Amino acid sequence: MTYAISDIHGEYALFMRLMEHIGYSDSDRLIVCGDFIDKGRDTVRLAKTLFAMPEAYCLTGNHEHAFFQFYRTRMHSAVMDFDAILWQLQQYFPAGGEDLDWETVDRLVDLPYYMEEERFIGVHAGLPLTPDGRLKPLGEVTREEMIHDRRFKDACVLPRESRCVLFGHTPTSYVCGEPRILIYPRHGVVRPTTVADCAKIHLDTGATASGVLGCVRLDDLHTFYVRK
Ligand SMILES: [Mn+2]
Repeated sequence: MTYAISDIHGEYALFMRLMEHIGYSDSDRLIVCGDFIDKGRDTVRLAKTLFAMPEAYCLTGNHEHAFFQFYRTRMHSAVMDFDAILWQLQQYFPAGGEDLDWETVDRLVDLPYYMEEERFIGVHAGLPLTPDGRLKPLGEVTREEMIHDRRFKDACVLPRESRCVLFGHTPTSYVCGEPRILIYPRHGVVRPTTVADCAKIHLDTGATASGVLGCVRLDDLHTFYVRK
């Protein structure tokens, strides 16, 4: 089975409960649409856990991108003292959690900005549309558009495309008033049953503020939630 999730934001305990709730196993796949770091206190532990899951595909969100920019300025500093640089990078995250190591840093700064498969595209914030309502070709979309787009969440934005866009970035409560995953069927589909029937799926349940973390199973569009 393939699951999609977004904006876990360091909520390690909540994430582990969700994985237990869905009975996630190493033969399953998890698409993580960015922003798993910052806000919650257990960012590093969560990142290490995700990176150790054999079939978890983590994408860059604006928060991982901000860390990448911080990392780049440190690496371009005049003195290449790697112990001092690692210490500075560790200060980026709140004290009290697990310590950042170089292996985790290397993974964090080298995440893709999108993933695409036959049935879906994963991206953090969204993708711009062409005037005729199709997705702009991925090769022409900037990284900034992929991680910062706030228009894509609007209910009226429904790309005319054969693939579903999985995204997060803005809590769904800003759209529908409550923290639940929003599934948008494509034009002409009344009862969507798999990801292939959908134009887009908005995944961000705003876990840190709402206390609710959810994910969707792309095979049958079943949604799962845990709350603090
Ligand atoms: Mn974001």
